[in-house]
Amino acid sequence: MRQKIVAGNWKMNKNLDEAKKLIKGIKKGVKDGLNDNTRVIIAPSFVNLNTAIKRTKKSSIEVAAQNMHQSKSGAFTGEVSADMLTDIGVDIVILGHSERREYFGESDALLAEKVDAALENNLEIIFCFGELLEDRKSGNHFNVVESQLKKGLFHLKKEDFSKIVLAYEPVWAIGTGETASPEQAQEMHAFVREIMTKEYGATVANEISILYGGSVKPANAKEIFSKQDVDGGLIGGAALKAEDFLAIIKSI
Ligand code: G2H
Repeated sequence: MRQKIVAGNWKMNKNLDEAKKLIKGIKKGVKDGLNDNTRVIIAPSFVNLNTAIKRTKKSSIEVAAQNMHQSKSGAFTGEVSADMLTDIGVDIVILGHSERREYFGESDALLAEKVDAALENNLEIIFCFGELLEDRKSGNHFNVVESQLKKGLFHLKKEDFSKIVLAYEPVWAIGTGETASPEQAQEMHAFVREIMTKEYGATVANEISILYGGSVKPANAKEIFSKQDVDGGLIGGAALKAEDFLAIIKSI
């Protein structure tokens, strides 16, 4: 059975004190346990990862990094390696977020390198992809998504996909308040499962979790999550308030 996942991508938000408070609030809400097969992940900034790891130790909350560098070590000022993450107990990394692609010029080829480096270090990957508004308007969204998956992931072996979670994030719906309709999300998720089936077979395609991301909030989460091929969400803005994040978790 596929895992259901709600992951909070905090982006560049929350100082140490705020991070502690948010973790406390989420912990309180999930302390009675989650449904079997549901995972809750939070992704604070690098500087708050250590604290997050320590403060979630006795809970079911998992901690992810928002990014990492593809090299093992070296003269890469300001960067963080996969090994540095695993060393402090981080097991998951988000790669390919559209903000990384857009503002930091991360290409599909670079992301393929990051994917390899993460897997070499036994990190689980939440791999993000999604089309721009102009791609959707021109009807090119399926091609764009297929190309991002091919270039970023399709060099991998079948077995590697047990360490990959996919996250469809249409760029036009990120932080804009505009959400893809549940039908648009379902349509793309079903398409992704179809191309995964063609490339890696039905078992891999059926077992991989595909999250939706882009302005998910308590008011729309239930409907989006009710779709057959939507296995949860990658939540930005609404993950910054414990009560909203908890309401989204309860919608799954
Ligand atoms: C998409 C999402 C989380 P938001 O980037 O990754 O952010 O929910 O604020 O649109």
